[in-house]
Amino acid sequence: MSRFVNVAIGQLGPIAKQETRAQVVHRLSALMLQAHQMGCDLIVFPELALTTFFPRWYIEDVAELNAYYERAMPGPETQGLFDLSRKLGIGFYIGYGELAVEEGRTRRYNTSIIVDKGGQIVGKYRKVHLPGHEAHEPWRAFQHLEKRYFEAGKDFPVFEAFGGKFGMAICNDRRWTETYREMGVQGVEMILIGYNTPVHNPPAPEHDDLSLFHNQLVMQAGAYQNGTWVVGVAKAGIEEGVDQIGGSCIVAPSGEIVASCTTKGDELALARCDLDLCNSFKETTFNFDLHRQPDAYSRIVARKGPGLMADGSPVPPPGPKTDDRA
Ligand code: ING
Repeated sequence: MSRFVNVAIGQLGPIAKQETRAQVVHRLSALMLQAHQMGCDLIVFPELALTTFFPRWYIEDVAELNAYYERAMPGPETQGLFDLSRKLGIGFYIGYGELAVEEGRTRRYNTSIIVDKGGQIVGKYRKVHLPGHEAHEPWRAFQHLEKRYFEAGKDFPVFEAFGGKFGMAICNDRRWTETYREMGVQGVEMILIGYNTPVHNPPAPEHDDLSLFHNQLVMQAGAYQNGTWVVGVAKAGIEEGVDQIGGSCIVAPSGEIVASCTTKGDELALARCDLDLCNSFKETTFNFDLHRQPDAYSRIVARKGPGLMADGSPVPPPGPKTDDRA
């Protein structure tokens, strides 16, 4: 038995600050058309794929900041991509800045959606792990203000799509093992991840040479340890002076890379993905219903880290009365 999904990586090169959404949608549409012509069912685009990666700047003017978000999806400038999706019969994942008004409050999220072959949104995800910082830090060569410009999501949902179970993550999420396992225990078979990752990480320049290695390491581990496909797609290249890694790839449930990009521009790479390749891992080594021991894992949810409990209070000092599993 095989359940094939023909997947295209829709890697983007830089998006200039002045590039309009119409110009970007034209680039996305060209990739979607090529992917369809090559028999793909699905194309995966990067994180924040409609604009330049604006968290690299400290923006004080609210109107200037809001211009980087979408108030509706599809909206007037993205409808054409949904129309093309329906016309061709090819689905897609895309990341974008979401500006939502909920209970009278304006909320901003780093969001992604899965759109089916009929051009309909079948799932939405809001980035949980927001890296970087909230305050302006002028010492940095460039800012990384995701903690300032977005609220964190609170869920890793899994959706039925393309004949299987699909999940999403965004960029920094891919570095956290919890991301994959939250979806793994839901039986996820393919996780779609867009990213914008600078080569240089100002707080830890000694990691820069390992940025592509770390990119692959986390997605290969996440795929194998959860018996799922993982598709990682970059916005790559030197964007407004900041060099962003490429490294877009498709990882099989075995952890093997089956397709990857070799440039840092707009590029397609394809793979014929059999969702049933997940089964041998999910039924043996990573048969979670048979082998996992949640009773032994309490600290992962009870604590933020070594110093703080999940509610932000300090971890109590060890002692006869303390349940050191908290
Ligand atoms: N970008 C980066 C990422 O996690 C980063 C942030 C860069 C973290 C380098 C660690 C090292 O890939 C986003 N957008 O999350």
